[in-house]
Amino acid sequence: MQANFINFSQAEFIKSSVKKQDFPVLYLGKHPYPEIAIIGRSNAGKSSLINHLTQKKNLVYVSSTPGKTQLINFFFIDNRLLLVDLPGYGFAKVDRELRKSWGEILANYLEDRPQLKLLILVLDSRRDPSDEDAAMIAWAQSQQKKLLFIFSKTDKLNTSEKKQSEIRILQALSQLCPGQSISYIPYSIKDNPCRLTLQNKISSLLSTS
Ligand SMILES: Nc1nc2c(ncn2[C@@H]2O[C@H](COP(=O)(O)OP(=O)(O)O)[C@@H](O)[C@H]2O)c(=O)[nH]1
Ligand SMILES: [Mg+2]
Repeated sequence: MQANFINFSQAEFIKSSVKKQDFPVLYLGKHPYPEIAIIGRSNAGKSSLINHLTQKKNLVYVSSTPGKTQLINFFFIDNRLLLVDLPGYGFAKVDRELRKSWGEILANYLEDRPQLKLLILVLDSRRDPSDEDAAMIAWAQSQQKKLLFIFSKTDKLNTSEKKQSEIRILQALSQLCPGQSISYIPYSIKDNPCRLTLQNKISSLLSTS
C-alpha cells in the first residue's frame, strides 16, 4: 500500500457549525490537519459523493428536497485530514434571506481557512457550470487553492452523451481557468471504480501541496 493512501472509509463525524469560532481546528503537532472541502450547487450530488467516498450510507444526509443543507459538516478522515461538506448554492426556490445567510456561512469558512488544501467542486454532468460555480472557481484561483472537478451522475447519460457533456463542461472550465490544467473525474455513485480514482486523485493532489 502506498504511504500516502488515505482510507476514506475511516470517517468520523466531528461536528456541524456555521460560525467561525465554532469551526474545529485539530492539530497535528504544531499545524492544523489539512482540509479538503466539497462544494457545488444544491442537488449536484455532494452528499452522495461523500457517502460514496467514505462507503457510509448516511454519513451525510442525501436530500430529495434540494436546498436543505445549511450547515458546514466536518469529518475526520483516517486520522489524516478533515473533510468539509459545505452548504450548496444556487437553488432558486429559497428566499432571499436564506440565500443571504448561506453566502455568509460560506464566506465565514472560505475567508479564513489556510489549512484548506483542496476544493472539490461537484458539477452535475447534465448542466453547464453556473455563475456561482464560476464565482467559486474565481475565488479558488484568487486564494491559490487547488481545484478538483467532479462531473457527477454520469450513469444518467449514455456513452455518447457522456463524451459530449465532458467536452462541453471542459470547454466552459477552460474559459474559467485559462492556461491551467484542469483536474476532473467523471463520477457516478453507481460505479465503484470511481471511488478509487477519486481517492488516488485526492492523495496525489495533497501530496504535491
Ligand atoms: N443516478 C445518480 N443519482 C445521483 C448521483 N449522485 C447523486 N444523485 C442523486 O441526486 C440527488 C441530489 O443528491 P445530493 O447528494 O443530496 O446532492 P447535494 O444537494 O449536492 O448534497 C439525490 O436524489 C441523489 O440520489 C449519481 O451518481 N447517480
Ligand atoms: Mg447535501
